[in-house]
Amino acid sequence: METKMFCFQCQETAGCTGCTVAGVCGKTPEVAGLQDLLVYVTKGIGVLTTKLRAEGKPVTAAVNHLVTDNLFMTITNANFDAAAISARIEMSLAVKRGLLAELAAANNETLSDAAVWDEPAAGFAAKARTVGVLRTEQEDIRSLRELTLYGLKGLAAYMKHANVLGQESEAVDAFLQAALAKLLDDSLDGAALTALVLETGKYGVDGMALLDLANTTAYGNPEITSVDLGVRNNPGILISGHDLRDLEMLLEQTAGTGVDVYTHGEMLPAHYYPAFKKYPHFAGNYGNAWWQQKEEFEAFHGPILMTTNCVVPPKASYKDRLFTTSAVGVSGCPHIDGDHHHKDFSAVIAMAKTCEPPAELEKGTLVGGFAHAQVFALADKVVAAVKSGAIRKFVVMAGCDGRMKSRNYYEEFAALLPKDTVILTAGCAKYRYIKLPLGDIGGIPRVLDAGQCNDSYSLVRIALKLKEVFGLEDVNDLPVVYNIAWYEQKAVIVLLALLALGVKNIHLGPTLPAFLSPNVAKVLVETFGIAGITDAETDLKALIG
Ligand code: FSO
Ligand code: SF4
Repeated sequence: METKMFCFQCQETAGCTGCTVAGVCGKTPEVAGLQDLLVYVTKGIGVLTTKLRAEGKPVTAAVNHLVTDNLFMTITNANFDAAAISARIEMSLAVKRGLLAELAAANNETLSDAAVWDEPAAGFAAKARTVGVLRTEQEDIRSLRELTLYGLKGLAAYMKHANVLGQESEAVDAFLQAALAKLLDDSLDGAALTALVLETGKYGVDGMALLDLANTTAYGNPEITSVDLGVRNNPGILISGHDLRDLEMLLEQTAGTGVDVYTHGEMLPAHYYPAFKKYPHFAGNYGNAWWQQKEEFEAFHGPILMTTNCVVPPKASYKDRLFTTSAVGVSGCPHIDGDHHHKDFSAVIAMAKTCEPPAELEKGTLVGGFAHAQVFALADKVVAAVKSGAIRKFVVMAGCDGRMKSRNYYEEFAALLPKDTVILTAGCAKYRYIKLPLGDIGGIPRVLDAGQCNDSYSLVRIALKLKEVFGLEDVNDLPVVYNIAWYEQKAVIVLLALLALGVKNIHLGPTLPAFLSPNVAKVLVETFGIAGITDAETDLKALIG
């Protein structure tokens, strides 16, 4: 039976098998088809740029950025705007024509359909039906291809964030595009694709390191910070997503206007950077993780700027206050164009001035800012606590949050952890426990928040530093256990990066990805000791003893 759509890229996929009628996220079959087609055309660009590089010809930054932006647009909860995705396909086809022209003289061999396919918008829907996930029939090959693709989507998101802050890596872009091309290559068997998965993880480490360099070069090293959770009396703008450059431009343009700026969701860690502390109108954090946005955006009263995922199709009560930018799109919501040099937020600021101040959701503060440099600064204290037995174990609980009830597990697990354990976190998963009164160990908070999911790299740096300090051969000999929550494709690249670094026995929940076929899951379990979760008490015994 032909399905209306097929997508199984995120943890909330319908029935833990695949969304076939409409996305649980709100994606329509039309948008799903267009995203499939955009990925297909982008793979075609990968074929062409890989050939160009093989001929010693350069690939421009504009083309590299087009590839990462295209993939970013297809990440879960980024873009629900069919017109914007269609426009993107048109733009990509034009780029493909240019690349084909560059190659033509030297290259007469047959290129894959994705590289040469070109059709006007009228033909998009028909083509989209032929290029989706299910076009790969053999389930293990499909699983490995999609696992790689989702890792590449996450990597593309991290590259985009690094690029807007002026950091580029030809090696990562070249790999990303070559890997996209390989996903069309029917001669690659399971072993070759498994190698590609692992190589994706290796480049994932490089991409995350580049982003860390970009963030810390632009904004300084995150430092211990107390973030206000309450509200002030001025009208406000709420900024969400992960793009720090968008935040910087917004803070500059709102200075002196009487409008405050609040963070939501994954933008919370922006408060930890020294560069943003100079803005007195950078008020605090409002609300929780992405999936609570419908209620929280309604209560905020002022305009909301979504810089990346996760956006949820909005309620009518605030739809006219929701602005999108970059890869984000929601049909009917205003989109702010521009690039990392300049975006004009005057419409957002003008609207804010006409709005009531936000309704108070909570009072108090939370403390974060434990990225690698800050933790290294505390190294003596941390090492002494481990040596004395005051800290028995570190529990890495990074990752994503989501709406499923089963995620209450993470709150329960955190609350049950013995008092001589410390949680290391990054990503929006933290909202499940960062406001719990978990206390501290000799002044070291029991939840150390390194930042966004992007900053999971910091946790790796911390683990490697501990390995060095304790003179261990293997990172798996550390008193560190991993209980990671995943939701979308950025978590996939974080997972592949951890595997590339040799981290074993990661627990992944609340469910294992639907895109892992039984055979691929078996390889991950046997090679890396990956396991699911059960219930908080059982897992506590298994992980902590
Ligand atoms: Fe969360 Fe969404 Fe950061 Fe994800 S806001 S769920 S892994 O997109 O990106 O942690
Ligand atoms: Fe379903 Fe997730 Fe795909 Fe949305 S992104 S259609 S919820 S699998």
